[in-house]
Amino acid sequence: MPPFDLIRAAIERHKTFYITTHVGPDGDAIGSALALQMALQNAGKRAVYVSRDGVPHSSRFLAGHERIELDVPIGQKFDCAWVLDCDGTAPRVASRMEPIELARERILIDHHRTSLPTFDINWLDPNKPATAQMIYELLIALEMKITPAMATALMTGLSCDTGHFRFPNTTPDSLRAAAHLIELGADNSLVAFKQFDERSFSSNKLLGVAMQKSQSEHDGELIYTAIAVRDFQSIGTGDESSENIVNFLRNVRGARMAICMRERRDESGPHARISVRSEEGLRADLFCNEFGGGGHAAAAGCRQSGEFEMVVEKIIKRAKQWIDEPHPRIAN
Ligand SMILES: [Mn+2]
Repeated sequence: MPPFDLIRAAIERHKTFYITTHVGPDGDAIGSALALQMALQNAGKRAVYVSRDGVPHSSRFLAGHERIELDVPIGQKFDCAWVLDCDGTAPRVASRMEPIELARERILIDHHRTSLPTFDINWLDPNKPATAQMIYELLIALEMKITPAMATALMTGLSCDTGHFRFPNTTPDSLRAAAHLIELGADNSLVAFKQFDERSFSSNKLLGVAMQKSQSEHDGELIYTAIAVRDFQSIGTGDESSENIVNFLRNVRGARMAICMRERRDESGPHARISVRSEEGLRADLFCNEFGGGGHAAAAGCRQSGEFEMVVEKIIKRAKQWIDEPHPRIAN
């Protein structure tokens, strides 16, 4: 049973709330956090949502996104801290740890398989398709009003993590939640367009380069692309334009695993950002765990330091072995 009563008591007991999510937040992280923030504010509480990585374009249509903070003053204390759609560990959390550690009570709500119950109140359920599904169920259980703006935020979370209700994690419950959210005023078609179809002109051009450079390996079961800094420079864009490219690789007929690698050079030295999509049985999450990352069985990511050509070679060599190895099945 989800800890609804504990969460209800925490909301009643506390006045100030800190909310954050995972680094590089997606529509699920942002939609969940914005809906929760609005629910707490509508209940007369003070709630701050911090995301040091800002907000991607695909979520900038959501009401309240412009009030997401990059940080709070050093030493500022909150009664209660929430971490959503994230395991709550320092490398994964999109904020400094201090506001979380200083809080009198900490709540973790997540659907990632690798999360552990390390907070005061933990609601971890890897069978939920999205954290937004959990926030929706929480608001219903606590009889908190869901406004049209909150409904659109929650729909964004559901849409993001289910591929707008196309991925195998789409459940009857998520479709029922979606139907209810539309009744409550969610703008379903705007959400689908913003999350999956709209691209900037430069990200469209980058997609062209990435597809042109894509490689097929292992009898077409592995499709990958590697986007170098000079590719980004030739278009005059950055990594924010590489969103979703990996899904185009995954769509190739016969592909079982797709990898999109992007070269980055910044203060932390040369490294690569890596997105992986795979058949669920190929456990993209465990593949990325090997390289210090994580995610879901069919969609995961990681980061690797080092010169780009070396990283690409290392990742692809391992991926080719990975496709032929047995992997733990997902327990249900
Ligand atoms: Mn999620």
